[in-house]
Amino acid sequence: MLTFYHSPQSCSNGILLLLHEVGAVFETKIVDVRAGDQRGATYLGLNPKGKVPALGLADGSTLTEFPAIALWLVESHPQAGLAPTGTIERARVLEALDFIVSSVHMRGFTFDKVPQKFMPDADGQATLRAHGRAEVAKGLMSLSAMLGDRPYILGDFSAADAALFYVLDWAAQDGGYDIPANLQACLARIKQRPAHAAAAPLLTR
Ligand SMILES: N[C@@H](CCC(=O)N[C@@H](CS)C(=O)NCC(=O)O)C(=O)O
Repeated sequence: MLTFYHSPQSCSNGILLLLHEVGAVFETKIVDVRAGDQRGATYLGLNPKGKVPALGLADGSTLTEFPAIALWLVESHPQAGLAPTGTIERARVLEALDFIVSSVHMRGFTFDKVPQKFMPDADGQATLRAHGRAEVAKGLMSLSAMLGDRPYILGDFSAADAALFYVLDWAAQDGGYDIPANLQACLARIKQRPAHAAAAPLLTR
């Protein structure tokens, strides 16, 4: 049995969606990052990086980092049909996952949402927030170009769409971003999937 460490409304929403997409058997433990649970001794013992998502594996070890968890989930559940079929297909999934998580999330939303983690003063925080928002806006344009007129970011639904899901959901909830129509349609498509309905109770707090 897998143990999923999750904070509703955080980036771990994408892994929750994927756990349901692949039909994984798992239990969920809530680590409320707004309450600071990720800095508690118990959780740091499991994941010293103090971040969600994390996945406790059957051998007692813990897997961290969104792209690694996402790729492991699809490859360890081949019956779901989401595992990349070849070397270039695997590289494309990683390429999209890394862009969404490392650029759009970490260099965009993180600076927009929690600039106080990086800058002590109000002016510095405002500058960083503006930088983060510009990075998200730029990222949305890149993602829109990647998506084109395909239903999902790489054509068929893939692990990369689990990451696309949470950043698009954050952008939509923010209300201040100009989300291109094809990305809006993609988000709506993801929300129509049975896995989204299964994940719904734990997507929001
Ligand atoms: N590089 C990590 C980023 C994870 C991350 O930033 N998680 C946030 C929630 S969206 C978190 O746990 N924040 C708590 C904190 O930084 O204290 C990954 O890919 O999983």
